[in-house]
Amino acid sequence: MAKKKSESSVSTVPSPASSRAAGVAPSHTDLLRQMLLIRRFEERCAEAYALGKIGGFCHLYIGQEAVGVGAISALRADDYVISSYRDHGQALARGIPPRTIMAELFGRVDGCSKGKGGSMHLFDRNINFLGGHGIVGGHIPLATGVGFAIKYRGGDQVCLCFFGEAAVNNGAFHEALNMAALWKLPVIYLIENNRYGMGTALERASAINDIAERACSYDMPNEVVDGQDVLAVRDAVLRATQRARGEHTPTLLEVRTYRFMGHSMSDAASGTYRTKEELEEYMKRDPIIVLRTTMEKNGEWSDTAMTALDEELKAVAQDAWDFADASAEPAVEALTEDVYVW
Ligand SMILES: Cc1ncc(C[n+]2csc(CCOP(=O)(O)OP(=O)(O)O)c2C)c(N)n1
Ligand SMILES: [Mg+2]
Repeated sequence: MAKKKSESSVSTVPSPASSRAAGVAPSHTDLLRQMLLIRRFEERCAEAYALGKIGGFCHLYIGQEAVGVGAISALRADDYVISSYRDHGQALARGIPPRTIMAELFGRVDGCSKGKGGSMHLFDRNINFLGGHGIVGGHIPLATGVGFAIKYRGGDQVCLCFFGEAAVNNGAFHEALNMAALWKLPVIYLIENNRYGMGTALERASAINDIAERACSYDMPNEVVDGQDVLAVRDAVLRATQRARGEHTPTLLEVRTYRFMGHSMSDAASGTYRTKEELEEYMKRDPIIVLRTTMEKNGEWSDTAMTALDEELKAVAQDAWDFADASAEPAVEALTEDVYVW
């Protein structure tokens, strides 16, 4: 128990950012659509990787969709999002078009990082999506810096920072959270606790298992959240945004989730570090099934409509693939463009 609980494209996919700008709360169908888009998009990523169309590292988000979708749905269009290497789902939820993401994964010029960043470096500064970072925990101080910039300029935006549970054992995590609490910066630090850092279980790497308790060192509001329930994630992040905008108070959220795939494409199966039974048990709480159950109770579910939605999103993923495949590779001269020289 944590000490201090919170006070308390085919452009058939509508941009989440545009509906937020209009102040419209997403419907359950909107949230389902975004989670299903991520699922169908990433299934094609796995296929493209196996065919050699995607090179380098590739970490899938399948199983964790409710975290990115629920959290980002609580933000305004002018807020900031920053993430780790497991960033496809969050980039889609924030509104980077599927075509642009797939082209980046294929290493093509139409990608959001001009084909030179790849899977771990999705960026779009027009919608304040600040990456995509490959170094575990390396972006947590950057989020604190964004929070400082917001406060310094007198803004009321927030910075939402996603990272895995293994990153809390990194020194940068402690320095960044201490400074954010001391200076009262509007940052939401969101731990995606999927129980494993590569093949190492949380219990083998952390001295405490309820990692939200780490916030107590900084007297920071914190919450443990069911990461398979998109509505619970959205509500927790909404509460955190209120604290951040009003009092410039940071929050640490421990969002408990599970990845259904391997750590990356080099460990695509369930792995030797967890049992098949464990995986099957967690898969019973697939975030898409959890939301479907709520929608069925509310009379919002129709098999026909959902089959049509699924077909539509499979077509969006196929369109993204075709677009990426047709896009050119960067020219050799592009190697030295957009590179900082010290
Ligand atoms: C500083 C640093 N150390 C080690 C690695 C290698 N590495 C890549 S992912 C990873 C596991 C991180 O696990 P977690 O933070 O729980 O995130 P998840 O992959 O589960 O989303 C490690 C150790 C790295 N990228 N950066
Ligand atoms: Mg993890």
